[in-house]
Amino acid sequence: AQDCQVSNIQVMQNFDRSRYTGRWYAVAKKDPVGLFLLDNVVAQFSVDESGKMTAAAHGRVIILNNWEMCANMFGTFEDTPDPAKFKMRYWGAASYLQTGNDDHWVIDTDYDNYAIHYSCREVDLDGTCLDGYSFIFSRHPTGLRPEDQKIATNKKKEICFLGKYRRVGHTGFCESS
Ligand code: AZE
Repeated sequence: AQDCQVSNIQVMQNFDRSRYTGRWYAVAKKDPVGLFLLDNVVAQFSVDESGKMTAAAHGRVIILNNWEMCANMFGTFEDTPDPAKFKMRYWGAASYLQTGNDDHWVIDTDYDNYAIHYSCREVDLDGTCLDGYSFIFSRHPTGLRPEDQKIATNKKKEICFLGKYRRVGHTGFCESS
């Protein structure tokens, strides 16, 4: 069931955004082309009074002339007909950080322990993903439980990113801000 067609990627069934709220620690990531969050990535999802999903995230970045900093980012999510597929508009607290409008798909989650996120920025002519990124999130800063690691490996395979992830360290770099 893996032809690597972006349009065939299975996402979370009956995604419940309210159960998804709260803090998620990135434990692994697959990078896109260009500048990206390096490590210490933590995301906080919320649902506002109108039911819209929003998020704040931070992570260590190196910008301009090797300037290392903590990027404080915000995102708002536009709903689509699929409850697990969103369009995420994002921006930084500082103007020199990145802005964008990316797909934001929840591939799988149990809400209490793990979540697999996927975003394809550019679909190739053959329908596969040419440029994309993905986060494996955990509710626990210490990482995924062994039983969830198995699920994550299977999902990485399904989204055709297996072998392209690096672990995301948490050193406390962004904890003061
Ligand atoms: C995500 C979780 C939900 C909120 C946001 C996320 C993505 C943020 C980026 C930030 C990039 C910043 C850079 C700065 C120089 C998916 C982690 C906003 C992609 C590269």
